[in-house]
Amino acid sequence: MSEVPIKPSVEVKYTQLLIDGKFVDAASGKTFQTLDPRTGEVIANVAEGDAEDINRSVAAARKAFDEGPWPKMTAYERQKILLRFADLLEQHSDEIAALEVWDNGKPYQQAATNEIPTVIRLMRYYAGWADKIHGLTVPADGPYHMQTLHEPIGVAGGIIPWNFPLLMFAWKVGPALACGNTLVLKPAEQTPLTALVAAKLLHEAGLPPGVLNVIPGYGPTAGAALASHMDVDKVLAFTGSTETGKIVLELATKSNLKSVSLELGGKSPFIVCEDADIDKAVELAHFALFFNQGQCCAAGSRTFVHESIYDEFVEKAKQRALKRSVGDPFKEGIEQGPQIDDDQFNKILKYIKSGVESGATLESGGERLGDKGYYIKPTVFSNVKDDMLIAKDEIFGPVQTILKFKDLDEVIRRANSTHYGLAAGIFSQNIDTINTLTRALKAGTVWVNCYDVFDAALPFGGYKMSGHGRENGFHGLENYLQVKSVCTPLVNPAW
Ligand code: TXE
Repeated sequence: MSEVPIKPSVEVKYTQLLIDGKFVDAASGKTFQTLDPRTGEVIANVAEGDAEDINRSVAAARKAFDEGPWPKMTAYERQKILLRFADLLEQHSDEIAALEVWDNGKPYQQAATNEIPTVIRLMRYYAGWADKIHGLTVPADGPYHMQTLHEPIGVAGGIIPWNFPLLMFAWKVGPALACGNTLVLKPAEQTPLTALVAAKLLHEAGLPPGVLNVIPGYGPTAGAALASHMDVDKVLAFTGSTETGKIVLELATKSNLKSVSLELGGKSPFIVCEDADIDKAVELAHFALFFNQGQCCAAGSRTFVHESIYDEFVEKAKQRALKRSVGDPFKEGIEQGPQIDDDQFNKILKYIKSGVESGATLESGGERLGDKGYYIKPTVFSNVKDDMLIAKDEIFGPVQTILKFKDLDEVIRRANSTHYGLAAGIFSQNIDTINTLTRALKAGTVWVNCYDVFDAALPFGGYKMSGHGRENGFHGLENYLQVKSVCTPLVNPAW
């Protein structure tokens, strides 16, 4: 962009690793740069954790679990700390939103009015669970008292991506801490800043040292060390690409068979049926794809439109994309900021080129915007065929691909014909159509006449190669709990 970037109203305060309640340098002394996606310029140099730092932080988390007060505290005390943390997040939400935008490039409005409030809500939701986790008294066949105890697993690991940095922090930290676990978290190398601030606030809220450790660093070094650590107990929660998810699962299996929850990529269908109100469908399909610069695992990245309304839909989708306001994410009214980094920017431009080469019709966009930073013009392709790369791969950018379908059986078959299964969207007024599609689509979430509606209480996760397990809701707790069965004779023979 040719305009001078707006100066963020926040300072970077924390750039070190957080281990055992203290900010420290990496054992190697190394640092890496975190960049402003608006310009590619350096925001800060951040301590670069690697295997040695993962060892130090897992040891701190181990000690805090085995000897420290955390799992031994009453659930009510843990709950109060998590609630105080949510209050502190609320008090600091403007500066946290600004930091998130600076490091990530998402529109300020989106961070301030949607994401940070969602993080706060999520922390309160899981704080609410802390004192409601309990087992059962089980009716026994014989003269026994049988019960189950739900216990924290121990030291958990978390590896998170850059597209929703603080939200992904909350998805791991909220349920893990509510259940009484301790945690080592590795933020994405592109966006380490808000996790450090949030972790600092958690300590101000009363979190004992060692319970949450944050190690910024790269995937193949710090991330791999965490996934393969022998003293990370049985759970590693990973959000990222399907390719890296496979590596993480393998590392976990080859080390101590720790269980892994995976939230991976997607190529989610958004199906616009023939009875749809076209203007509303265009708007929702636009949002489903372009939200967060198209950098959403759940993005509605295959827009299937019934043939009877296809041409009108394409024309209106193009006009909507041309109207999308792209620019400095700190500027009011901006809908789309820059992509996260050079790698993602180039990957998206490559996919656009492949779309053109494979014969899809480029309706709008198709190139970078300006000559600085990672801005891409909102791009719409029509006449997209299922076997084109742009219809098969996760582009993770502002590129809408619009496909034509004739009938429901056909669109069900084509929508499901992918290795992914994270989400799906349906736009229709016909209840029979809606019922048929919601049951037939192989996806962890189906949004009907809405999209990207998340709730702290609603589980989220993937079918097929989009993941293992669920996050959010009470299913999110299951990742972080062991169930112990206890059996005692009613008349004790030892008496
Ligand atoms: O992802 P990675 P990248 C998809 C999206 C995107 C592509 C690549 O299609 O274009 O992935 O993005 C850590 N051992 N998604 O390269 O590699 C890494 O440091 C352990 C979808 O950013 O999956 C970061 O913390 N950890 C996704 C995290 O994994 C490793 C969100 C994610 O990085 C590692 C992001 C290793 N060997 C990208 N290598 C979603 N589901 O929302 C990397 N990491």
